[in-house]
Amino acid sequence: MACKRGALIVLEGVDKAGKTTQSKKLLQALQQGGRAVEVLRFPDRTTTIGQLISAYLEKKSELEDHTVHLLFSANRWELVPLMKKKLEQGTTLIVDRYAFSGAAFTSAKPGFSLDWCKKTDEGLPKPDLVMFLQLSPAEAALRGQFGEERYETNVFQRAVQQKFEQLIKDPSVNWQVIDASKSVEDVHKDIKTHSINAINIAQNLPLGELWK
Ligand code: Z5A
Repeated sequence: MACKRGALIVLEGVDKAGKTTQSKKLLQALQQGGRAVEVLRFPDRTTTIGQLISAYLEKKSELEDHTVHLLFSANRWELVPLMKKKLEQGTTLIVDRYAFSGAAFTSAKPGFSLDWCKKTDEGLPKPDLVMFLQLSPAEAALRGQFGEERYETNVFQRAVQQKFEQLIKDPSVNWQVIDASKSVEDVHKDIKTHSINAINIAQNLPLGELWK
């Protein structure tokens, strides 16, 4: 490797946990520190596959549940060559939702096992750090009403939270649970500290493969 690689940093959490707010703040802070860094978010609604997903989330189309799971997964795989290139070039990637959302959201539907849901993302670039922004349903409710999109209901979000709790127990992934009920600035401080640590460690390690 010609230069030290960038780190793959993922933010996960239930609706309104602050993933997007914190991704932007982390981007700014790392850029100000002189690091090469970019933000990605999944689903990436700009691609052809992402547009199918977006129409489904906006309830403009109906898709069979296995099919939409595979589309979410394909939407990550289509970005893998770009992600690998950026990481190899030394750019750190901050990713707003990743395979863990894929597994948690589909397995919260009736008839889906977590194992089946993880299979389609097996072998993706493995994050060096996954921060789970922990927020109770009561605290999330204080941040306003749910939107109009599919999945944005209390009952479904509780089921998703339980699936995330199962995923977090996996010691093969570097999980850090972040108390997302704190102020934006305090959450940012925690996230920045974990991220800088992960960047320093990742630069001397090869990129792993998720769930393999
Ligand atoms: N999905 C899936 O099913 N399968 C998959 O594989 C993937 C995703 C990748 C995509 O939604 C949907 O697709 C999502 C999962 C599913 N469905 N749901 N639910 P999206 O990515 O387009 O949107 P989102 O991820 O759901 O965004 P979000 O959860 O609504 O928001 P967030 O990014 O976590 O939070 P935020 O936008 O940063 O903040 C929300 C509000 O809280 C906002 O008003 C902030 O100003 C406020 N906020 C943020 N932090 C704080 C603190 N610390 N204190 C007080 N207020 C705060």
